[in-house]
Amino acid sequence: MRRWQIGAVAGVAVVIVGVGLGVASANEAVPTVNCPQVALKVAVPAQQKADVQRNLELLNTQINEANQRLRTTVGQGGPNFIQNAILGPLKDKRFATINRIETAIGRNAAKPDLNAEGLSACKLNQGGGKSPAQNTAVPSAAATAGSAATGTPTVSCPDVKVGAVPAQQRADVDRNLALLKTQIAEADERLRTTVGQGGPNFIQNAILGPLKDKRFATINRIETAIGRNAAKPDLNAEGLSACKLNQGGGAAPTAAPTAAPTAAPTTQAPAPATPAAEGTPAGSPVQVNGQLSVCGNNLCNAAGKAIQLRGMSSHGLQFFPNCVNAGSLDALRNDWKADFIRLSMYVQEGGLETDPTGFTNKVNGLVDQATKLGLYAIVDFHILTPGDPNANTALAKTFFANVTAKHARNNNVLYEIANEPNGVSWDGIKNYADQVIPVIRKNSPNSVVLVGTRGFSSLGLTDGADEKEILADPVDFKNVMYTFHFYAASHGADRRAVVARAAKELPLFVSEFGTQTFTGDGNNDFKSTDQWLDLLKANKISYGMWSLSDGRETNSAFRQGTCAGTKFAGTAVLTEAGRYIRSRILTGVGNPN
Ligand code: IDC
Repeated sequence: MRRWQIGAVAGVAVVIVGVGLGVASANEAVPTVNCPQVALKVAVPAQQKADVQRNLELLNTQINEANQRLRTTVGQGGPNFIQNAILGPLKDKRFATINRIETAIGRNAAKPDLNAEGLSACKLNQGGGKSPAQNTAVPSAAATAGSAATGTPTVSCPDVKVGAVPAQQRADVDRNLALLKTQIAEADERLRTTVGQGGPNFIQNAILGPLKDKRFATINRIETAIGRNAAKPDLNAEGLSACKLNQGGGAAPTAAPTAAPTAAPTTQAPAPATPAAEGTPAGSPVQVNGQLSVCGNNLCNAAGKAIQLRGMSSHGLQFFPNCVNAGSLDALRNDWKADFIRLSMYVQEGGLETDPTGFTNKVNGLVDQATKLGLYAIVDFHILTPGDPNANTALAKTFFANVTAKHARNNNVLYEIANEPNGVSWDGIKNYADQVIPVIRKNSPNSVVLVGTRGFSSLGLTDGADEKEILADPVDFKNVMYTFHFYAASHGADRRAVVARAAKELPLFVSEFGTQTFTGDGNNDFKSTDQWLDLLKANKISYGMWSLSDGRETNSAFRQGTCAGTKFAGTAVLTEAGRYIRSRILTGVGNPN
């Protein structure tokens, strides 16, 4: 079980410490912390390097912060002050960080055991002195395989220069520019991990050739994207797709800027609204149902009929950036016959807070793609850690102001303002909702808004509360639904009973559920999932499954490697969980085979 979940369920202890009064006298040595090295003796997959790097650096930040606290609290507290107020919290933070490193690597390779338990505790250098720093070098696959990294060739690709990009196409173009970089990183990684493999033409046939094809397609997609709203440019795909080898190795030149060169929408002036989709595909969920609203305790279509929407949640858009695209959404709509995609935009963990413009553009672009297909889109402000949404109110206001401005004329967007509040009271959640919903309503007065509930969207159950606290003090806006999340292998009959009861009094929306435990991993429990989905069907409660991704965890609907390709339809690309949910949506009966 992961630490963040234990902490969250049990309630995270907050250590409040006063500002240090004592200042060390010049000759009195202030102790410093002495933490063991976290040694990465495993290959870090290229896709996870940035994440692992960030967490390694965080270990040093934590050490520096602890030293700072040691300096500013000299003489404070009782005999156990340092242990309780500094070393203890440091241990917890390190434990969580080391766990995150394991999880990141585990997304694309075997999950390593880095000994988080053994390496999280730090000692004191009683006499002061320099703390040993954490080594932040991320070992490459070749280095860990024991082969000398020097001399491994790298690819050298020509720059792709893009001129003006129409605002509507920015997200798409940015995504493809970033993809050019990913392709280079992946080719370099393959060069490292295949040293000595194959015959004389191996590198050409197995690495440079496929890279050329991918670049060609990507550059073409950029031309096509720009051509949707402006004159189609000729970027010289043929000339720029082939790459050479830096025989002696060395850093590959960066292929392209990752951001399209036009001004990104600023937080002050939201992008102009995209015109409402004309020609929503006939028979599509949006064409059939139109603008949704909440009627009584149900979701209703434009004709006032209570309906149930069935769909999928993405995984973190930052974790699986290639899994939600025109191809996968087309499969979702036309092959699975699903009704919606939930766009899980994490706020922390490498999400929105690290690049507000980039993630806002990304979400806007994906909403546009869903719109073209006639799918509903749920814009999920995926807070998780910290669990109190009030910690992110300012970011939320800016984000929703932008996204609603861009899609003010759409009839297919639902806004989920807080994924899974935790460690916060219903009062706290309501306070946040009262500030964010008016921002949404300003541009998008009729959209349905989903409000996360206490205890990881458990209607409070995880915290020992239940739906009654919401009934006693509901959110005072129209067209609001409350979210409930379940993970079928963790949550069973007792929670189903509460949902059955609450559904009679509150409009509920299951914006996320899993067929496994709440870790998102482990064995699927399809029997329990059947019972849950039958209950939701009986009560016309909409649902979306976690997750449209191709990672190692059992929640991934696509098999590993699928998102790097272009084929998303059919069952061959699906995992057990993927086949189950596709079948359930398509036929009404889940089937993992
Ligand atoms: C999990 C992901 C996992 C990731 C973790 C933290 O599957 O790869 O490391 O989040 O970011 C939720 C959350 C959802 C969780 C999911 C499974 O909304 O973010 O995803 N889950 O643990 N609530 C209950 C379960």
